[in-house]
Amino acid sequence: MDVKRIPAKKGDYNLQNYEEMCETFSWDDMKRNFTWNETGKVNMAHEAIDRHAQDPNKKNQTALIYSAPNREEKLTFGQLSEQSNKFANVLKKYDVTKGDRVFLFMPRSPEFYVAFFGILKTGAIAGPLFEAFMEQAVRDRLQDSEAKILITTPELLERVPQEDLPALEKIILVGESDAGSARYINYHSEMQTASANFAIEWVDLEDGMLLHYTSGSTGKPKGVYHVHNAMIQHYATGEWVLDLKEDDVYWCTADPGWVTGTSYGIFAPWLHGNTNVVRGGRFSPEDWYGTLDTHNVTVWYTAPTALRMLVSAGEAVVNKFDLSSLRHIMSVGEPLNPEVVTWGLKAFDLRIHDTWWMTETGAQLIVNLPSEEIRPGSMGKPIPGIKATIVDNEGNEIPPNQMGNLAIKEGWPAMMRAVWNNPSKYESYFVNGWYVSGDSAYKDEDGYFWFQGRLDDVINTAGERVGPFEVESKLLEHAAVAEAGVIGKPHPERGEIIKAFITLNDGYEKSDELLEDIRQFVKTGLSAHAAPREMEVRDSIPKTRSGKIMRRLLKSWELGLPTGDTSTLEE
Ligand code: 6R9
Repeated sequence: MDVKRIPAKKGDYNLQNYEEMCETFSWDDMKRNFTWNETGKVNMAHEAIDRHAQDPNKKNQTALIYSAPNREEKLTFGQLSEQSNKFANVLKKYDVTKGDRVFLFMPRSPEFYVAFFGILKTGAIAGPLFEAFMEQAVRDRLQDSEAKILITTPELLERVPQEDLPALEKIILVGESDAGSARYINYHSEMQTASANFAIEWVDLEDGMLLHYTSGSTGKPKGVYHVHNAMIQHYATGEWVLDLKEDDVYWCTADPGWVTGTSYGIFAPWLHGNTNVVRGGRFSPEDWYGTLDTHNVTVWYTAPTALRMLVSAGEAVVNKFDLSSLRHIMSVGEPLNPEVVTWGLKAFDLRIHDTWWMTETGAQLIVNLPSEEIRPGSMGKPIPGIKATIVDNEGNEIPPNQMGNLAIKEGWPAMMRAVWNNPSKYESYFVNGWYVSGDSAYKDEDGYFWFQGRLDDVINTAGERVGPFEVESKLLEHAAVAEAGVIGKPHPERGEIIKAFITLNDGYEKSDELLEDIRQFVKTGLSAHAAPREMEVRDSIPKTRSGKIMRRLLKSWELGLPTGDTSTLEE
């Protein structure tokens, strides 16, 4: 096979001796970077924020550059430490203790980051929710986690089905509101009177830190549970993969409602004491190039859909900006097309480094390192300390160049430790000592991994993971819909779009208005990114004899592919 190769530029990278490190590195070596290595007691908020605030040379360094169309604000490590202390005191006042779940449902803002670290300082488990979630998505997550406190804004409050959430004791509102309820607390007035001193809750490495809900092909979203120990890998990958140096200005474009926005939008850069840019508002090419230019971003972590949109915006736009400070670019979340890598060489004079990992893995596992050759289209090679392979259905390793299930030897530092309330789901990820990802891939003779697709029905639209079951369930709640089957349909810019096949109940006639009404119903009930972009009314939806929707068959029909084994089809 003819594979293009882009050699590494010579440079002073943090990780130079990849091959040697793969032989010699052990995760225990990385622990020596942390002071808790002696005590065993730890808190991510201390390592990421307070430690720098206590260092006279770093205290006044800008930790957060927040920039949005209507607001610009900077916080130093000292300020972030003090304000998160205050917020921890607010939570303590309302009886938050170690292990409680405290959720955040709000747009990116300085208050989000203050509250996030305040939560961790109390030893509670933080649960960030994507701001675009609508009522059903919010309900599922807050019910399953039995969140005790929710931090949200008055604007988002109407999407919180309070009557269905008996465990929810208080709602902290960020922003002015005249809504009255014994449950409501005002963020700003509480912060004004709260003490700036807080005795941080020291926890064990294996104590809970974070719950990220994510989608599978069946059932409701699952709460992926992460512990403080993950910091070892966030730190390591911040050093090797993000290649962070003292003076770097770093920007990760992901929202903290998704795992990239916490592991790499919060933990990795701040564990390294870097200045971290957060951009609010919506994507536009001018806005994003402008952010890189204005803040002199040096290290940038983004996603293929955004990059593809920048490609289509054309050269005239990129040429308007001075991007000369940029020295390192990475991508994650979906397959990175080789053409985009080629475009990156031209537009930025830089390689774009693809990285692979998942909500469940907590941190990067397979990556392109700045010091290693890139083979466009490949996700790269495992980081030191990680053993990755391709397995068959029984969990046996298979030879190079054969497609199978991408698997990781279990036991890396940032690995999820549980699926909330769902031990059997957690167990199901592990076969024969391997964590089995559900991504199909192959490994070439030189150890580069090549992504091929999902082995289940999980949809990846613009880098966001959507479970077809959730969308189908929402569709079925619409009065007109009798049956629904939902698939991901390949799309040049967004990777996949959501296509729904439905049958109508008696008394309903197919019309553009009806279909638009159904689409809006999903959009306003679940979330915009989960709303089907295409819909097709059919006479029936193919099902197995046991009543399972055959999404694979719908997909084959849609793409004009052979339908394969249909022996379980109902009729
Ligand atoms: C971090 C994150 C995980 C799924 C994963 C895979 C897809 C992620 C990828 C990639 C091709 C890459 N994915 N990185 N596919 N190339 N470099 O995205 O987590 O939201 O849980 O999604 O995304 O299918 O299994 P998450």
